[in-house]
Amino acid sequence: MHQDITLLNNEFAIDGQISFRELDNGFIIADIQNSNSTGSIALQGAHLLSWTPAAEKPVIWISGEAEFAKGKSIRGGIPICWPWFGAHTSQPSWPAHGFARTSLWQVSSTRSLENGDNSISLILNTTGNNPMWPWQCSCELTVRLGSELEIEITTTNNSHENITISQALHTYFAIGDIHQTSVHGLNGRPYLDKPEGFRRKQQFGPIIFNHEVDRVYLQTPDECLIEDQDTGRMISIEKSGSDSTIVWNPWADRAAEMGDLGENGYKSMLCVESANAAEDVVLILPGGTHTLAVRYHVEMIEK
Ligand code: TA6
Repeated sequence: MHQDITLLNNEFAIDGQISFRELDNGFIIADIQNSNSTGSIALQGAHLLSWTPAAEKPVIWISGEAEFAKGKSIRGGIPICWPWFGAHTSQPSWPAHGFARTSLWQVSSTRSLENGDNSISLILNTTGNNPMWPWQCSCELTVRLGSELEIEITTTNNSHENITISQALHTYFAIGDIHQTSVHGLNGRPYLDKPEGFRRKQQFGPIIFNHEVDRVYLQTPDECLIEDQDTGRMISIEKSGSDSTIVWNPWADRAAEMGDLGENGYKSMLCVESANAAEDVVLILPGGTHTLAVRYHVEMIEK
């Protein structure tokens, strides 16, 4: 159990690029800085907290009210929803979005890469003794931080039975103003509209935001773009191993109910989540694997 901060730094720190620190409450965070970007990742949940490319504003949003407490999900960053997304299909009392995001992950590797980027890999092994997940599996997350952010999450079924997972990289993007933000690339796609009981609808044109939006888009293997007119930038979201995309902004009332989104926090965040959700769940045979991968990059909107 690499929870000893000295052991962690001895084994995985990279001088001037990757180091580990411990908060007063024992929370451990990896800080990453290189010529192309800065970022940070909490070991609890392998939860990316920040990513800022050089000469850019932060791309990932974190709530000013986020709590860093053991066993509690963090509002913002990139929560890992695994081994199920949303409410559990048969056990509604089990934690929404699974247990990976509140579990302690182990660092498995850190690297300096040829172009100045860094990568860090973390792993969560399930033993089969958890009544919520009675199978032996491993879930490995590899994050590459540079002028782009690449994330891969790979599930390996180490049990002797078939398993079915649903999952999402529940990414909170930092935007200038939700009223001047739109999402492109999902035109014509079907979606399940959560505020209307997951009624199936179809998207026409770009997604704009003037009320709560909480939608599971289906048949969405392609790149989508967040257009942020306020900051004048586009955030590109490319992916593989995922055919569903969740788009979520809670808007004012839901945000107020949640309590940890901060005053008006909903105006400066937008979740676009690359997932295997709804009809896009993944069957993994014994010994099999599944990888969901994303690549985020930022470019200025051409005037
Ligand atoms: O991904 C959208 C969603 O499922 C919303 O319905 C909302 O519940 C959000 O996730 C946040 O969930 P959390 O459990 O992190 O509060």
